[in-house]
Amino acid sequence: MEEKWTTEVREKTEKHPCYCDTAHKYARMHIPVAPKCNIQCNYCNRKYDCLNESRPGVTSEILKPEEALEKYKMVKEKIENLMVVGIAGPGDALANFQETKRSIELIKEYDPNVTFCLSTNGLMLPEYAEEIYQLGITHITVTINAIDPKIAAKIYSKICYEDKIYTGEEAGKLLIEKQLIGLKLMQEKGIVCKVNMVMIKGINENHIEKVVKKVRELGVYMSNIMPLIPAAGSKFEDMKLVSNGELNALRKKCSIDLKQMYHCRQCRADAIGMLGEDVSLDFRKGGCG
Ligand code: CLF
Ligand code: SF4
Repeated sequence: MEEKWTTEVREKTEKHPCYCDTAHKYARMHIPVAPKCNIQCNYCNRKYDCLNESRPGVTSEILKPEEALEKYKMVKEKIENLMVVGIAGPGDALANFQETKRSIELIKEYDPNVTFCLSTNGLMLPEYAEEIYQLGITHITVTINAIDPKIAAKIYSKICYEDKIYTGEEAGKLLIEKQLIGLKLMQEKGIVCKVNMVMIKGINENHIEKVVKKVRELGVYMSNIMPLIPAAGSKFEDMKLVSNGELNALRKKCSIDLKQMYHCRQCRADAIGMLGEDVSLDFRKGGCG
């Protein structure tokens, strides 16, 4: 990794199962403390709960910060190789900033060595950049599906920003602006960024390469192109899906510009364990979905 990251951040990246493809022996734990969202993606249906990282996933419970700490203590006792605590929904980590912040403060006080990771749509990233840095969050994922407002208008049906609702290209423009400023600020603060992109047939499949080139300019560490998994009841419910061949061909093409993630599991907002070997059911209060 380049010099813009401190030795500590580089070491954390090497032990982060999402950022490093040889770190699969380490576990991550998502704490589902962020129920609200400030935008509406057409592939997401919050009635079913959805995951910030573009899988319309589920969580069996929403935790308060104090409950997240208790769960962390319990999980840490059982999973020795637990390295990362992530907040990935079921809404947006930054649309629930007070809960996100408090959870991190509590867990950090209990275990100062943990790596904190957030996933967000990026709308509030510029506003919270300094606090994110002060909290000691070292890894941020921003989901950016387009950098062209016309394309973004087909993916997001509305955005709520400072008590105003934006739609269409105006919404797309605002979101893209915030996402790109946010990435620049993260870069300046030495926070490692990953950009997730949902590959949507007929909408952004030919545009993603451009997004990758743009975020590379902003110092992003890697990108993660994921296939659309439309939530039942969402606007994109009947959208044609991309094949594995199409997905991997695009990842390969983009790998010329930026490191690509090939091992994403499109996890739930309450996932716990090593990637692909979740043990969260053992820890859930009642388990569902
Ligand atoms: Fe969670 Fe996301 Fe952090 Fe990883 S997941 S907040 S960066 S700790 Fe990882 Fe899961 Fe893929 Fe996300 S496999 S969906 S990329
Ligand atoms: Fe759903 Fe995440 Fe999109 Fe919000 S940002 S609408 S939680 S997929």
